[in-house]
Amino acid sequence: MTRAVLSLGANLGDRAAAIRTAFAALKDEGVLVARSTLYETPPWGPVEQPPYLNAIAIVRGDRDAAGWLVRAHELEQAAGRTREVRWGPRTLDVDIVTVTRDDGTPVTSDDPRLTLPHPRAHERAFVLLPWATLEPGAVLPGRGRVADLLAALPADELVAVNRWDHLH
Ligand code: A4P
Ligand code: MG
Repeated sequence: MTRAVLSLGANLGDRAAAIRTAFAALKDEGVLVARSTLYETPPWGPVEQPPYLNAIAIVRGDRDAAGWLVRAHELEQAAGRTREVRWGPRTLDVDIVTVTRDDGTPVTSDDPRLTLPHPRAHERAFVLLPWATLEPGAVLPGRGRVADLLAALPADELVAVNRWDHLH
């Protein structure tokens, strides 16, 4: 058994439906431990594109890290994702933030097909804020407490991540 933290993002089509459908699929499979609310976030990166909805899911199940990546890609396919530009708009992106074994040790990997922990998670408010809210004591292996990483980000990046569920 392993535990994984998944980051879900969507910025095309019915963004909330794409994320909620993925949550429901994980729940039906019996692996969903917890999920954050949805947050609206400005697009990060070099590509001009619409705002994202982002959320975090914590899952636990009988998969290794590669198995969670397969599951992530299945969820993306189920949302009708087509692969276009890197960092570009998408109906659903599911990234693996970190994977932890039952003995508490994190899985680490430099493999470009699956880099763990995710190499950019520590600098992304749209990952850290939902995660810290869902799991206040969370630690990103090799980087430190999620709450501390969040506090180190520029204030304008934090205020740009807005709870979305309660508005809709
Ligand atoms: N890959 C390697 N490590 C991982 C990992 N830990 N989790 C490989 C998931 N995939 C991993 O990903 C490219 C390849 O990365 C995969 O084949 C996988 O084997 P992709 O999903 O095809 O392409 P991508 O998503 O465009 O690239 P990447 O690097 O995942 O982009 P990011 O960093 O996820 O950026 N702004 C906001 N506000 N919210 C967002 O969610 N997302 C992106 C995508 C850009 N801007 C955003 C958001
Ligand atoms: Mg991705």
